[in-house]
Amino acid sequence: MKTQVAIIGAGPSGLLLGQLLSKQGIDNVIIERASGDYVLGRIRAGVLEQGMMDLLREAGVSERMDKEGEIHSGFELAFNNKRVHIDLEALTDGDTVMVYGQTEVTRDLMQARSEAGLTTFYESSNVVLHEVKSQSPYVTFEQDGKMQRIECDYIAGCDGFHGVSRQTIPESVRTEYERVYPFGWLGLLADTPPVNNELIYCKTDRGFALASMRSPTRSRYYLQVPLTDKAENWSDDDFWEELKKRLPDDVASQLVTGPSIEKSIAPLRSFVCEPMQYGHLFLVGDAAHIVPPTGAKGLNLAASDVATLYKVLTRVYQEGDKECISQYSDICLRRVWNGERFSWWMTNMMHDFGDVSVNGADAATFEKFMSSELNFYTGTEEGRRVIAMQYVGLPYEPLSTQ
Ligand code: FAS
Ligand code: PHB
Repeated sequence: MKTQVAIIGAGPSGLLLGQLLSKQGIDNVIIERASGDYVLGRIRAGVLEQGMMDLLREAGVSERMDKEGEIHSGFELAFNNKRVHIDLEALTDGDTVMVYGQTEVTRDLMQARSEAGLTTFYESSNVVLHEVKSQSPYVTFEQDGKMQRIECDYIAGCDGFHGVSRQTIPESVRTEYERVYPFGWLGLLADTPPVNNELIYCKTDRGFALASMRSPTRSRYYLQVPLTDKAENWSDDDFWEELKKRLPDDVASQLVTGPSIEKSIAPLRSFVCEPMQYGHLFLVGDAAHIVPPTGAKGLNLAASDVATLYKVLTRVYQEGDKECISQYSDICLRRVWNGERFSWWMTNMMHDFGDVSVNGADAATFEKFMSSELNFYTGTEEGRRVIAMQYVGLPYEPLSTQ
């Protein structure tokens, strides 16, 4: 089989890239390890930046998002028994975010791909990328017990943190940066009305909590938990009781509880692999970088990678300009590192590091620094603007013209 672009992974990165390339007449095939149902079963991001909303509209898959998604013009930070509203719209001259679950984005993209009759191999195994430094790379994989081979011009590694693409770049070429946090997020999804009409990020001496949502009838909550915790050890009642202790009192009294429809623990890490391109292989999204979800950046950084790669490949095929390939990694990494820093900063400010020393400061001293940081940035309009402009998302960087 031959195609122009082989895409590894049918998560949001791979599906969105495939949809955008197809609209430009660029042939592509997706090879995915899991089943479509398994991909849809993963509950992840919930907040879309303006840039991602625009990209989904450009891809022609935004109808349900525009109908069912909720535009949010602000969110709250709760700490020291006070609630500070971050007025995104006022502080950024009109920018907002969209609350629309990653699961629904993925579902919309899968449906669009299927309707367009584009090829996706699900439940593939032993995926191997070959000759990525040559002009004729190819991918081999097993499908229904038979070996398959796809010849292509380029490979987009959209296969997430545990995928095969990043490992295809020789260790001698890769530089990896990492910070693993000493806690995780226990997430719960329930068909209960959200406790508040905007997201509330809560810092308490019992740990962090986040009140989010998916719709007016479906809520998403998170609790900071030790890395030793297991989701199965948390009953729904335990979760609701702990959440009430971490929400502001006047909010906790409004909490509607109910049976969980999903409960899972996500570890928190900051991670970046440089470079994000090697020969004819491009790393996209979680295959190249991971952020703690405190800044709602993970899915959104994947989207800006997709935007850059789609423009590069469109210029390659439509204008014959291969020079722009060398811009890909640097353009992506400038925005990625902004997202990494913001997510690391929000995680440091909002979480309880217990007795773990951080950056050479003992835990109590670090906590004093972070409490002062939080008071300073929320206590002035300038400080709230710094938070707001990063939360709505910094602008996407265009390709430079030679
Ligand atoms: P993905 O990991 O979504 O997709 C990669 C795909 O590649 C998967 O379908 C996988 O099955 C496939 N794959 C892997 N190896 C393969 C191989 N060898 N061959 C073929 N296919 C292969 N972000 C937020 O903004 N907010 C959140 O609250 C949030 N919560 C998260 C919770 C968890 C548990 C995780 C892991 C991530 C969370 N994220 C969150 C980040 C998340 O949204 C990612 O940014 C987003 O899924 C990135 O999408 P992709 O780059 O497509 O990677
Ligand atoms: C979510 O709703 O899953 C969500 C929202 C904002 C975050 C993280 C997760 O920062």
